[in-house]
Amino acid sequence: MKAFFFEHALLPAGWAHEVRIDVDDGTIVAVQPGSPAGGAERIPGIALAGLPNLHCHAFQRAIAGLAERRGAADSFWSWRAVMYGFLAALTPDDVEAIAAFAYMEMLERGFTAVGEFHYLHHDVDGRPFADVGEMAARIATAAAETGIGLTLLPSFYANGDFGGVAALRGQRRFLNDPDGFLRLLARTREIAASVADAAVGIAPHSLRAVTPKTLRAVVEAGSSGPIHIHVAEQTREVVDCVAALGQPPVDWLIDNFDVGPRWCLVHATHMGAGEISRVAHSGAVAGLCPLTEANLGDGIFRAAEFLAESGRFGVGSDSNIEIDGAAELRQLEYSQRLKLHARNVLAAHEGQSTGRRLYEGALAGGAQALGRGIGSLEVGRRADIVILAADHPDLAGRRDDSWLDSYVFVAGSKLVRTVMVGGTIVVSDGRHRARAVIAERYRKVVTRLISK
Ligand code: NGQ
Ligand code: ZN
Repeated sequence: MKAFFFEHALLPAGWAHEVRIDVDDGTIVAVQPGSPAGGAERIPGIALAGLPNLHCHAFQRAIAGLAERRGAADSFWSWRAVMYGFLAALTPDDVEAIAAFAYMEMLERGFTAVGEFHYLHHDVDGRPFADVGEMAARIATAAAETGIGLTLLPSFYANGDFGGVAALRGQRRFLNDPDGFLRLLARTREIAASVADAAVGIAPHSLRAVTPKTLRAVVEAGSSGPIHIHVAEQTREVVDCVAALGQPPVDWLIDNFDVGPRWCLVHATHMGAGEISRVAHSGAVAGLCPLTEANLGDGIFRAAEFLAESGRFGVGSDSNIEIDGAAELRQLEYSQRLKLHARNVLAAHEGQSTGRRLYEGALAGGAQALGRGIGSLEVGRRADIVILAADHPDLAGRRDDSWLDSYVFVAGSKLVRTVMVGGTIVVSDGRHRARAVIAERYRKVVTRLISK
């Protein structure tokens, strides 16, 4: 049993002060606002449930910034070629070192859980490792080393494009047939069982990487847990999907699968009005990655319309071009402002704080998409808590919701002072407890990989 005492905390019912939270085995067992500290450990600042990061490809952190020089015809697809060139040589040790660094940064910047959409399964020559779960195990080790909450989403990847076309050479490390994928999924479940409170879902990569038949096989096999899929991120994908399947991707998915609360539709950037409302009413989560979507030139998610229909959303750091929970929320709102020439677009009603609306929306949607009991400071949830520095000059004179507005729009992650996951403090004074070791190992690994 542990007990913590917070000066301020955002609870499901709203702001509370002098809050004692009791934790047993990582889970919140009591929340008492207006309570004396007693023997509880006092943690100064503003306590928030940690943000879930619902979409991540950890290894991509190592090439952040290396595809920002103009080429002949830059696009999402040319970026992907750079990314494939980098991943071709990665060893399990490399992946573990890079993932640990990315997860450590997440913890220092407001995220307490990650959904690893994991597709780098095989050895450099495309052959499975002796343990098909070798790479998944490295992700699990990196998560355990940093303390971040983990949802492992092994990706099913079989084809290079619509129509069942063969995969590219650069995709050979990703590939499985449905039977191979089921073996990987079973092994991933064993691996995840060794990490505190980890969850496992499935991630058919995209409609480009599967056929209707193999998609059905893996969705039926993944009988429980979240189902994540990249969808409608690029306009070319929408055009190709109409040509191959006769419908745009989101309509096709909803007509052919029981898309509901277990599903996370990653990006869902290019949807028609009908698709927006169908996703909203399905209860699925839109997995938005605003910084990556901006970096890759994907387009702008139609968030105002989606939220007006009570659509659920969460945020992900995807390519890890920048790891920062508050910055994802800010970019989400700013993209709407730039498009619609308006302000406070995503707040639901007059008087509502945009920061609070975005933060609470992403907590709920992120927790749902990651299939774990997180995202809220209440009994029965994990004690995953981010504590902001209330004495920072950017928060001077602010209180309650305006703390959140200033966190999201002004100060960002430099306010993050203390972070606990499952009741264990992993970040103090803004620094992860293993920063020196993890950062040095990362620096060595990336220097070697990039100078190759
Ligand atoms: C990925 N990333 O799997 O890492 C993809 C690129 C693809 C994003 N879609 C590869 N942002 O979609 O084919
Ligand atoms: Zn992705």
